[in-house]
Amino acid sequence: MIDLYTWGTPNGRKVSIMLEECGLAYQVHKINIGTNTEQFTPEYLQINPNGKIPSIVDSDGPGGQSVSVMESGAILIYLAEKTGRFIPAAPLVRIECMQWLMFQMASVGPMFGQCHHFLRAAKEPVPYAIDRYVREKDRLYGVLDRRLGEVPFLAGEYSIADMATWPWVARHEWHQTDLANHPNVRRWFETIGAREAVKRGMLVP
Ligand SMILES: N[C@@H](CCC(=O)N[C@@H](CS)C(=O)NCC(=O)O)C(=O)O
Repeated sequence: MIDLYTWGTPNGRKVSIMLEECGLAYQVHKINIGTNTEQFTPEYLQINPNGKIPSIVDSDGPGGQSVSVMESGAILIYLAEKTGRFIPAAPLVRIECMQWLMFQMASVGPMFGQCHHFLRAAKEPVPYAIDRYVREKDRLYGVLDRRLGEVPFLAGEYSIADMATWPWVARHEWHQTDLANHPNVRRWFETIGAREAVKRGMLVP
C-alpha cells in the first residue's frame, strides 16, 4: 500500500495521476498547506524534510522495506521504476523523458508558480516581478509548443514527463495563457485531459 500526502495543487496531482495511471492502491492523506502548520509537524517532516507536498510512503519498497520519497519528480521516477511503466526502456528515449521531466521540475513548475504568486497572491502589485515571470512563462510555452509540434508527447511516447507538466498547464487561466496561441500544447493538453486516469488523478484530494 502507498500512502500519498498531498493537497490540490499541480505538484500534488502529478503523483495522483501517476498512481491512477499505474492502477496502484493508495491512500490519500490531506496536508492542508494553507494552514502553514500541517506541512511542518514533526511527524510530517520525518516523511518530507522539506515541509512540502507531495510525498509518498511505500510500505512495499525495495527489498520489501518501507520507503518515503519526497520531490514530485523523484516520486514519479520511483513509481515508474517500481512498475516499469511510463518511463521508456530504450536508452535514447529514456534520456528524452528525463530531460523533459527535469525541464518541468527546474523551469515550468518554479516559473509558473512564481506567475501564480505575483498575479494572484502577492499582497501588493510588483510590476517588475510580474513582467519577469510572465515573460519567462511565455518563453517556456514557446519551448513546449515547438517540442510538441515535432512529437505527440514530450518524450515521444506518453510518460512521466507529460504527467509532470500537464497539471501545470491545466492552470493556464491562472497564469493568463490562452492555449489558442500554442496550438501544439493545446492538442497535447486535450489528448491527455481525455484520459480517465488523468481525470481521476485531478480529483485528488
Ligand atoms: N520541488 C517540489 C515542490 C513542492 C512544492 O512547492 N509544494 C508546494 C505545493 S505545490 C507546497 O507544499 N507548499 C507549501 C509550503 O511551501 O509551505 C516538488 O516538486 O515536490
